[in-house]
Amino acid sequence: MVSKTSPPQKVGPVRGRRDGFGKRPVYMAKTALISGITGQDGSFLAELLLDKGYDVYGIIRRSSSFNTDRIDHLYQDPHEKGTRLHLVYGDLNDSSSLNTILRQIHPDEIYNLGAQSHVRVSFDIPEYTGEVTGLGTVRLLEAVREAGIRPKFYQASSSELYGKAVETPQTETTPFHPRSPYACAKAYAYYITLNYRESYDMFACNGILFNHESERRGETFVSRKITRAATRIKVGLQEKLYMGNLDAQRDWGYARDYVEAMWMMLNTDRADDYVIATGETHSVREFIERAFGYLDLDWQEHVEIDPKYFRPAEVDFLRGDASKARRELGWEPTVSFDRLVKLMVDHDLQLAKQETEATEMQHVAVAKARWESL
Ligand code: NDP
Ligand code: GDR
Repeated sequence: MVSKTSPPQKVGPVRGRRDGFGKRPVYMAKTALISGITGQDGSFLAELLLDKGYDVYGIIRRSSSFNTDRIDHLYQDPHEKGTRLHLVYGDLNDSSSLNTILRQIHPDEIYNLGAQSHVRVSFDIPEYTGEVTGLGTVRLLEAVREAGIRPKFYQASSSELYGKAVETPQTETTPFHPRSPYACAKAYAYYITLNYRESYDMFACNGILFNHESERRGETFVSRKITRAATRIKVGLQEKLYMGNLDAQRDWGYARDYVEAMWMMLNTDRADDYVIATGETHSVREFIERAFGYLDLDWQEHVEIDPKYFRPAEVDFLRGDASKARRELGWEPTVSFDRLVKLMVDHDLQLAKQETEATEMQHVAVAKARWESL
């Protein structure tokens, strides 16, 4: 059993360990490496691990625009002493960068969260999704072997593996039936993680996480798409919300709870696979009703269906049974569906108000500029 309040854990003494990021003290905090640190889960996990006293290394991709919004509040100037968050360039499609990173960092724990994670988009870019979301995992696992190190390894597996689910609720033993290129890639990643555990006795775990959302969720996933649109409609910034299949049903939880489960899996005695879910299912329509209702809006006046958001194959219904995680890790979800919708709407309402103010200021600035040019 792992306590949620475990103190920072120390490893060491560690001798002769070189990491290319400056000399390290003899007694050290644990070191974690996160792929996907700029994503929703990566940002919450980085916060959690820093709070626990870890040194955190995050792999980021080179981008022509800033892609670190979600972790900017954690930024520490690398020139200052005692910096515990480090960002390194790399890519799950580039083995050599992964090899270099692992040779230099020697992490105690690796969290592989990096992925092309959008299910509908995976139908547009299936090959790329297979590369990053599927083969990316084996690249990272092989880099571990090449570096000759024995870190614990977490693989971000997904409830999408169940797809056309053969039983409800879904548990660790429910057979998989993936329904998208994304889910097929995740199936490969799941099995290769299991295979490295069995073949090389690696401490490697699959967290089979059901949908989890937050105020940091990407804006094209359904929950955030709804809360962004509803709040923008509320303040008059937009009129309509175009949606796909409103009948799909999901088991939605809160992302902060779910990253805690990732850490718990790597900080228990035995490597294993765990379902993480709330056990409660709601439809997309209910999510819309709840979000619009909370803002005193009639959703039927604003929501329209656009078939472009339908998927070639849909996952109709998911509900997870997390009793193994509850029993063995002591993990429990803490945020209900209602609270989740409310916290996302509250956050996005502030954002929408800021957008309105910014637009007004822009109008004033333009008007002033015109006036001054007269
Ligand atoms: P996000 O889409 O928010 O984040 C994905 C992360 O992966 C981003 O940091 C992204 O970087 C990074 N990434 C994408 N391509 C590459 C690449 N080629 N090399 C390195 N990094 C890359 O996902 P979430 O945070 O929501 O999810 C985290 C993981 O958990 C994903 O693997 C997802 O598939 C899985 N998952 C998520 C669930 C959920 O409900 N959220 C449920 C079950 C599983 P950049 O910012 O540069 O794009
Ligand atoms: P999902 O999440 O596919 O479950 O994958 P998403 O929020 O994209 O879709 C959930 C359900 O809503 C339906 N839907 C729409 N979805 C989107 N994105 N946009 C729409 O306009 C829309 N209208 C209806 C979808 O058809 C679907 O049934 C997420 C990702 O985070 C994965 O990486 C993760 O593995 C799974 O959750 C668990």
